[in-house]
Amino acid sequence: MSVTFCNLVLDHPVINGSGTFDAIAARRAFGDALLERFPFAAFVSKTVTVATRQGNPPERLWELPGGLMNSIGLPNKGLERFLAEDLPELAAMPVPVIVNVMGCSRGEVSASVEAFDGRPDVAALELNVSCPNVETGLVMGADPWELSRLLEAVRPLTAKPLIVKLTPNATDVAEVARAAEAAGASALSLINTLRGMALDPVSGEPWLGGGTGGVSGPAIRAIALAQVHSVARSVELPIVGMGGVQCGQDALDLMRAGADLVAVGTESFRDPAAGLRIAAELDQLLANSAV
Ligand code: RRO
Repeated sequence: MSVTFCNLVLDHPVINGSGTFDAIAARRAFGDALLERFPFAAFVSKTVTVATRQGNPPERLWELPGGLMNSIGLPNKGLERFLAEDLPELAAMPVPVIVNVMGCSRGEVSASVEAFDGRPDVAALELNVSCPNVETGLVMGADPWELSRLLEAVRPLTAKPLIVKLTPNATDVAEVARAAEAAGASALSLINTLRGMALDPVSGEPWLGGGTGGVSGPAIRAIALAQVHSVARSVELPIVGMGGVQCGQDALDLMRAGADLVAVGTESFRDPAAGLRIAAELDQLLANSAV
């Protein structure tokens, strides 16, 4: 099931969604067994910002009948410590490393892209564009103009593949996708989580510390399918499809809608080996459908 994606040769088409699998913690928990049976064909890091961030106050999670809602708020150790402490550990994984970066200004994203450009152990960068630009107030990935300006700033800074992770919280995701393609994106990934809210049943106040949260899991699978289908018909770029994938059939559906790779997110919290299982199920389904 080997696939080539942005010049990366991968063993199979299943990777992880950013922030849904902590490979460093998994290595501590499972030891070398993790390296022998790594669940994904490439590893996408959690989001890195230039400055250290504590993340949102609790509560950070709310379980839904068909998924999960999170308001994590990008806690991370910041660019310098990620480069010094985490990247060497991630580089020891048996698959290519894709680093997910986010910034709230073009300058901040540029600083991260420049810093990772010099690191041969980084195979590609994924730009998380769900953050509002502090200068304009517009969510970079929800506005075609904003996204074009961002890509025009960062594209010249690296020859590495730039995967733009689109937000589903946009008026027309296909229009944003076309803007990303025109401004030099190498690939697109979608969907990120959909904005939602839960109320504390006693106080009636928002349950999540961040007020609203991102809905993921099977509840959003049909939305992911529709958005991947729409984007795939609007651009020529390779696509990483994700949203509620729990089994090989879900992965196959996203590929039939136009995805080249499929990412697993929420399902990995239930089953850390889900990536390998889904890849094997997908392999079986593709073999059957080829007959
Ligand atoms: O950290 C988060 O709360 C978070 C991020 Br950066 C994201 O891109 N998507 C999400 O559901 N949560």
